Parts: sequence; structure tokens; C-alpha cells
Amino acid sequence: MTSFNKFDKNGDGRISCSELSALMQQLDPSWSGGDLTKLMAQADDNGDGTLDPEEFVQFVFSPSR
Ligand SMILES: [Ca+2]
Ligand SMILES: [Ca+2]
Repeated sequence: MTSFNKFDKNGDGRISCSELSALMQQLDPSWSGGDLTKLMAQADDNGDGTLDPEEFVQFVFSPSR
């Protein structure tokens, strides 16, 4: 099970762009690091530039990304 806290490296309760990058590598080892900004924009529902736990769960379990 993917846990939010595991990817929130600095413990601020949000997944930042760089934390998202680590997350993606975990989810998909073949992920090249491209389109990070696009992914973030896609996952960031409220547009604050970070993922809160709710957005994180939606992103991880969303079939399309
Ligand atoms: Ca964080
Ligand atoms: Ca957000």
C-alpha cells in the first residue's frame, strides 16, 4: 500500500514537485522524469502547486495519468 507519509519526505503534509518525482519512480521504475509539471498540474485539483493527502490518493488510484 502506498502511504502518503512515506512520500512526504519533509513532513509538511503536502507532496511537492520533487516528492512527486520520487513517488513516480516508486510507482513506475521505468518513468523517465519527464512531464513532472504536467503530472503535478493533473494531480493538483485545487491548483496550489502541491498535493494534499486527498489529491495524492486520487492521483495514485486514478486509472488515467
Ligand atoms: Ca512534503
Ligand atoms: Ca493541491
